[in-house]
Amino acid sequence: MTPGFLGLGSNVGDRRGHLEAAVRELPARGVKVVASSSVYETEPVGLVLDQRDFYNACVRVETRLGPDELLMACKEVEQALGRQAGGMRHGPRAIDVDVLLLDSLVYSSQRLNLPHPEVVSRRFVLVPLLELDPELTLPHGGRLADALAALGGAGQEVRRVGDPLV
Ligand code: PH2
Ligand code: MG
Ligand code: MG
Repeated sequence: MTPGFLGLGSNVGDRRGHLEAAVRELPARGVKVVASSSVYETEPVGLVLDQRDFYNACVRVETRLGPDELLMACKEVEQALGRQAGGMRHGPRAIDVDVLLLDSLVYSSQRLNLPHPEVVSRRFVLVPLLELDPELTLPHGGRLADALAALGGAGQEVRRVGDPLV
């Protein structure tokens, strides 16, 4: 089994309920969830700032799926929870399931880049990842704790609002 990390996000409807539902849906698609971070309420980051705050969490997973298969499993979970394909980039979503890291794999395909290119620039990803593993490093050796320390925090508020999902 290969270890990895997924990022979960929701800013529509029952935000925690959507994160919990994603965790319930993953195992049937070959993705074992072995640990979860706390749940954080986070300011929107990216192209659309005028939208509801997100709930974000990260989960540690184990899987035999390859990277593109893992991405497909994540997309299937999003669809099972009612997310419509083709929504606005960075816009509101009931559920977002992103592949952040798959072991120490450096990988690039048409649909997926690993590590996820925005891991090091987003506080809403770094804080829950470091909660799961304070010593986590990127495949090339950079420490995520250093990336978090280097982040200018403007417009990236992250506050813990709930217990881990599992
Ligand atoms: N996801 C985005 C864009 N912006 N901002 C926060 N705080 N949390 C997210 O999960 C998020 C975002 C696109 O997937
Ligand atoms: Mg995302
Ligand atoms: Mg996504």
